[in-house]
Amino acid sequence: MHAWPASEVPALPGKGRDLRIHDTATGGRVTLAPGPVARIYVCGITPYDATHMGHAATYNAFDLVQRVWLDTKRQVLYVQNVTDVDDPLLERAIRDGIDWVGLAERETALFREDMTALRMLPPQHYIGAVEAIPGIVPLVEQLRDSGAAYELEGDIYFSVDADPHFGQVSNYSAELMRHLSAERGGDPERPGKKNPLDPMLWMAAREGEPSWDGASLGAGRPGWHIECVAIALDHLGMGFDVQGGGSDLIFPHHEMGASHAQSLTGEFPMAKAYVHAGMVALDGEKMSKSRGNLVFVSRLRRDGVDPAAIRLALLSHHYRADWEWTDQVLQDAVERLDRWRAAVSRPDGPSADALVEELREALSDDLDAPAALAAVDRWAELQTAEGGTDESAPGLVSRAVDALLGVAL
Ligand code: 5CA
Ligand code: ZN
Repeated sequence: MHAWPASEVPALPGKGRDLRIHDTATGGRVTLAPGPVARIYVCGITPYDATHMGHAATYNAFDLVQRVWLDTKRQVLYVQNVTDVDDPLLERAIRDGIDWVGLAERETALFREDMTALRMLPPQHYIGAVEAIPGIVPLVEQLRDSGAAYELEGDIYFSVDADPHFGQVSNYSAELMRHLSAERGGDPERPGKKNPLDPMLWMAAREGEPSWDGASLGAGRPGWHIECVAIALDHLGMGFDVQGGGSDLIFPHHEMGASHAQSLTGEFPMAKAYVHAGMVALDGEKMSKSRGNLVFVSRLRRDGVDPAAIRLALLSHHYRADWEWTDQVLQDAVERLDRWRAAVSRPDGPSADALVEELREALSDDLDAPAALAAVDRWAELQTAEGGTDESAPGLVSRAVDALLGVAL
């Protein structure tokens, strides 16, 4: 699949700092020291509805990861998937009486537009589940042939007990795992499974549903977790720097993905850091396509909201926090954007050299975007109150805010 166009990232004077980030698997901070090319996999959308503020907040977090790395003069190899065949997508297409392929294409196109408007850096490899199927089939065959997977009425299940590290990404209790498995696409109640938590790797063709040639697996379609593992291993290999997503992907998705990869390669963990963004809520409930309590990026854009203000609204919360989207959050961001734009539109101002270092320090410290915004606020206040004589300062602030926060002033 094609991704979306990249907005340019201005180079800043000096050099950024290595990223220290919270890793779900170890429960602590890790300092990432990638080689010249940092590698990141971020789970993409299931394209059955438009991009909402929760998605945007999560993609914003991983955009910041890349901006910190780029500022250290590294290159970034970024991979993202599109879950363009899965139960919720097929169910929505049936509900609306439309073709599932058309639905996925339409919503993926809208996602690209939203990401472009928000100045999110595009992945180098943007891969759909459907196009990944030829790479998924041999992995499932390998898991089955090595005894890490088994057949149940034509479907192939992964055996979580085959992985000695199972549980070490989420560190959740067995009880919580079972509860979340039922809630998030698993089938713990199905009779005949070796372990109720075992996830499907390959689902045999069902009447009226799309299916693909699965070689020795028979016709069918891939499970969700193996999709991301196949794409990540194909384009990044084992031991990449960050696997990212919202906190609702910790279990089962990222736990199972790490287990699949462990059973395939003998290595653990697949990613050096498992990084998860908090959940954005609306009216007290997690914003979700299935609940329908949504604020869409595209809707705000159509209403004339500046995408830079949307981005500032996202940045005003720490990525790990759960937070609530309100009109006030957006209003505050619109006002902040106005203040910043007024401040950088003057021909000179107070020196911004220290501000650049403050931004670097804040973002390299577990992506502390609210601290970064506060630092820019202070410079803008000083500019308004006292001004300054540094003619390079307004331009440097604009470039730093663009490069490190993705906001065009
Ligand atoms: N296609 C899978 C990942 S392989 C999937 O979870 N798709 S999704 O469309 O449901 O979600 C896309 C990303 O947005 C995921 O990282 C998910 O964790 C995140 N996300 C979904 N809802 C919210 C929310 N309310 N707040 C924050 N992030 C969210
Ligand atoms: Zn994924």
